[in-house]
Amino acid sequence: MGWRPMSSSTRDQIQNEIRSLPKDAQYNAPAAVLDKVGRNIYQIPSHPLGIIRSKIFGHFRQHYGETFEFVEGLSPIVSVSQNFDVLNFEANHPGRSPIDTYYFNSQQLLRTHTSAHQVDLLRSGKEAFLCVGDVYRRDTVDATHYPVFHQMEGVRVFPGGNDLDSERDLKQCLEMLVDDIFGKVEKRWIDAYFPFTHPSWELEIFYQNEWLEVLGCGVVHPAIMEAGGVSIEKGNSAWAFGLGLERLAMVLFGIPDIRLFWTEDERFTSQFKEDTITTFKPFSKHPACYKDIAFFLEDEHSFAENDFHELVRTIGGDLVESVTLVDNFVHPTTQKKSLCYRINYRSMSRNLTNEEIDRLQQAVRAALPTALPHVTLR
Ligand code: FA5
Ligand code: MG
Repeated sequence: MGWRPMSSSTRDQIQNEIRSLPKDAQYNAPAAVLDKVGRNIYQIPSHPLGIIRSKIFGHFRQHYGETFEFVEGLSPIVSVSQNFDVLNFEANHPGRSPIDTYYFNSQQLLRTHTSAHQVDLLRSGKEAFLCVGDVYRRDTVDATHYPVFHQMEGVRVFPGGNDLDSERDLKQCLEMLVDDIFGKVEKRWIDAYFPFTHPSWELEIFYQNEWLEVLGCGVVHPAIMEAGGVSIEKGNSAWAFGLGLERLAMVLFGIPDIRLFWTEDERFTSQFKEDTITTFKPFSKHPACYKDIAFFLEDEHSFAENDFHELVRTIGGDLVESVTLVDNFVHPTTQKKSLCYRINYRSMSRNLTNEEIDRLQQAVRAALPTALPHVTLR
């Protein structure tokens, strides 16, 4: 059922770590959020997030060979220093507030972005990397916001390079990536601000009739280069970007609600296949039941399909999810046209009983001759 189970050891390990962390007055992470830590759904090959991640990795391999190192599985439990201080966040930056951020104690928190690893990864000697992980932010809960989402961080150092080279390479790299993922789309660069890059931009794409922000990026700030052990005296330069995987997945797969990424419901999980982008077919949380109804048209020209749809809606109300024509043929001797419609019944809020659905279907059949006098039930 649901996703193939992940190895539970990393999850157990991090859950144990969470239990043993010192908590103080700053502690504000609820159990439902903590429960997501270590699930690593972005590593499931057939999960929409996993499919996007692999597609981006594949793109970078194809265009840059072994240049970029792929980093995953870093613990989302980081220090105030990693998430904010070394990234040059002002002391009174609102992001630091426990209104926006989940803390365990005054020093340890759930990372709010994958940028929290920039400096450590630079320090470890990596010059180009992509880093994927779950990030946590306190926020309102609606179709596009969830306290846990996923980011991919990209960083590339140009030893001996200058900032203009970085900017040119950054923009070209990201435009190419977006074209590869979305097909050729209209894009625009918006000036932005991040404490750890300068200059900074956001990339927006025009997709399905609206501008959509997909990432933030910029030329790495000298203070971060220095903290990461990359000497700026030698004229080194670097770029960085951070993109949201859910944003991309929601538009690419047509997933309407960010909560769906966490469901184990097989009607969601079974829709996706490794390496394949498909359009999500929505379902409600309760089972559907369909009934077919077939009739002959006594006078083909006096039948309007909309009239039949309306009749079904009038009787079935919101319990009718869809009405579709599933068969049509002409009777060989009478030459009368026969239509067969499938009515899909489904409640958004409860399970329907067979008796209830039968009663509705009977009511439709009973109403048909009066509502559509030119048809004969089969
Ligand atoms: C950041 O998090 C920066 N760390 C990005 C960055 C990295 C800038 C490196 C410069 C250099 P921001 O908060 O805008 O920036 O988030 C980056 C992306 O994450 C957004 O463009 C969006 O795609 C995604 N994102 C942000 N908030 C949410 C949210 N609540 N739900 C889903 N996706 C989100
Ligand atoms: Mg932003």
